[in-house]
Amino acid sequence: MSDKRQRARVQGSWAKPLHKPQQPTVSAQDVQSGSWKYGARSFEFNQPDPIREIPAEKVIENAGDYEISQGPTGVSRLRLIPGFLQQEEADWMFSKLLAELPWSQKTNYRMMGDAYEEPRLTCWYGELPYTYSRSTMEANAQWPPVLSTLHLAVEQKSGRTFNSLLCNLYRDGKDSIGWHSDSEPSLGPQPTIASLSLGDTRVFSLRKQPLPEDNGDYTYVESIRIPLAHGTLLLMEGCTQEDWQHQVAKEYHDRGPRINLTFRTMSPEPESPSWRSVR
Ligand SMILES: O=C(O)CCC(=O)C(=O)O
Repeated sequence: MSDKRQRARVQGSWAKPLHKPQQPTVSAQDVQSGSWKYGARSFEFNQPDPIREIPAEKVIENAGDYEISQGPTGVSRLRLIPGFLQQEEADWMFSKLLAELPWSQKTNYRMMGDAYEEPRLTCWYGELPYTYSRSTMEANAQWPPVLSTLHLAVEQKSGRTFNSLLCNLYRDGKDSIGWHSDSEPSLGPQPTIASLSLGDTRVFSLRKQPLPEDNGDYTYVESIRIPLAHGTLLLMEGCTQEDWQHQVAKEYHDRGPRINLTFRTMSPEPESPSWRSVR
């Protein structure tokens, strides 16, 4: 097509020729250096960020010892013991604990001070009060015989000693606990937490703490899911509380009640108050 035909007719005469863009002159050297000039403007080629894959969630279901990460602070370990309690024994313990423990609803406080009801019922045994989410639970000093029996059995199996116990009751799938780690100063460095589950199965999830350069973005972190069934004991050891977070998320299909007992060792804190991390 001729240049003339390309041009529009303007009031009986031909419009001025279209302005032809100036071709940038880019030498091989410019391309190599990653920058060149085009008229008065200069361009720079920046390497795009590499595409990052979201790691697939791992599932742990079988009995065993699992080293889930090395570093940055040390080794994080899980030990899963399904069938720690036999079915009949677990059934009996579950009914007794459901009926006899002094379950109550805890009121927690967000950073800005607004209150919310924790979506589960709890009670606390030990010698010291326990503070998390800016609210304190007073300790029940007298352990009922059923809890003393389980306490001893868990200590024997784990080879660890525990002086405190947080009891959690998830009444149905809507009860939950959000992402957090059990890393209050009163639990000391690298605490071992022994978690015994009774009742309906719920998914216990873990996610790795992001790298400092990810500024709190959990998009690309490793994650693990562990379905915790009736009578299962889970031990969290080493740097698990420092390098990972855990949660029991809400489930939107039928879930019956579940009791979770988390045995811990608490010591008096030099300074107060201690706020439970993240929650
Ligand atoms: O219910 C569970 O399995 C976990 C409970 C828990 O993470 C907690 O109370 O700190």
